[in-house]
Amino acid sequence: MDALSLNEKNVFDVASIKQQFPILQQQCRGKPLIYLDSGATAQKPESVIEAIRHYYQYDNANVHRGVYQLSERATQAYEQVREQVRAFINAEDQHEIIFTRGTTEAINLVAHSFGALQIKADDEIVLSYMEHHSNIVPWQMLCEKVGCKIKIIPLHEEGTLDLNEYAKLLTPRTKLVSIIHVSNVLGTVNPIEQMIALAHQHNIPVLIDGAQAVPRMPIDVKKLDCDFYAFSGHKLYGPTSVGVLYGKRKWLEAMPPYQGGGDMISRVSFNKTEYNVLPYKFEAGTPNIAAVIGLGAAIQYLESIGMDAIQKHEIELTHYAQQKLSQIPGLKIYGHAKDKMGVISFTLDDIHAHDVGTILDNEGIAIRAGHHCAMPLMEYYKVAAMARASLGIYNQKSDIDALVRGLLKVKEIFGRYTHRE
Ligand code: C6P
Repeated sequence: MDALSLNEKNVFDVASIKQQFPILQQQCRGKPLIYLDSGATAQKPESVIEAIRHYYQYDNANVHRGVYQLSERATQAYEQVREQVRAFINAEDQHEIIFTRGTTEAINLVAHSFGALQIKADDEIVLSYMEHHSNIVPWQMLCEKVGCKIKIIPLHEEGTLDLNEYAKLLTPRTKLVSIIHVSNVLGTVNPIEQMIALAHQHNIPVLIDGAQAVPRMPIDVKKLDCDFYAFSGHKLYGPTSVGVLYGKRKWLEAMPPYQGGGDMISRVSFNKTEYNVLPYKFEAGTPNIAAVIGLGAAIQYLESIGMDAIQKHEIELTHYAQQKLSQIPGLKIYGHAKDKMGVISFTLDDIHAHDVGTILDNEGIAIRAGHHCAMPLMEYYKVAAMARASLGIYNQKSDIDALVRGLLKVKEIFGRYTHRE
């Protein structure tokens, strides 16, 4: 299969993957760095860093504008990544791939543009209780503007969506369902294929926030049949400030532009402006060309490992982490879905998550602590904050073992240490 990641025994070779990430070779606080915050942003392999450097050193020019060789090369490299992304998520054609600054901008684009096309006063948008703020606030802003309403799919305590209640929320007033694929707090993998099919029975389009899913599993937008799918480059081992909105062509053709400026027009006069064709209609101004090229390198890197192998690795490591962490007395894990991957959020006794994070940092272990941009979820579980370990392709069982040792140390420092049986 893929020489890079699987050794001759067909074992996912984390050690050789980790070697490809220069940043992971350093020490932090005098200890080898253990990075468990890939859900916030993933680290970048050498090939991504090199692709960006190469672009600036040899090809830098604006895209779609110049008549000279550098601009041709930059345009070709930029558009080639669009094709790479298309193939990566199995979209029908390249015109359905819009480059954005990230998941957040992709969702804002849909809220603004699809909102202007389809959503009026008293219409309803269905979200879930486990959404990231990026998939809540743009819809609230739309509600303020046009007077539509948000309906929320409730949760089961284990961190799964209540699908019976979901079915009841779909009415003739529903104009869009917008849901997270993999929760950045609970790790729950939502049954989106089933949820999309149900929404489509009512002719309701569906947007999927794939920020945490795309780095962890193969995505096939044709098979999912979603109307929109949003994700970020920086969680996909690529650069920040680039992301993707996939949209079915029939929607993107009908939707008005999101922003006005260069590249999104075919003709401008003071009397009337004609907009450019897809996908350029939604890419106003000079894009982040280097980041798009870096994203292409990231996709190439992940494909050389194989998304199936990555998915298997992440699921196995998540199970291992879940099992090890749950043995720590006083540690409560949030999210017990059968289908769970990539992130484990928890509280430890009555110790604030920030204290947990700070003490772990002293051990060279990087985790995230806080509300994880999912305040409604914190409210649901009645906690101010959680600590979260999130996994990447370079993590292994020994990282989890180090986390467990670090957490026992946190308990000791706070005088909460209890010997395990
Ligand atoms: N979650 C986390 O630590 P941007 O910032 O646009 O790249 O991604 C926003 C976003 C949207 N949806 C989900 C499910 C996400 O996880 C994120 C980013 C990070 O969980 C930073 S808050």
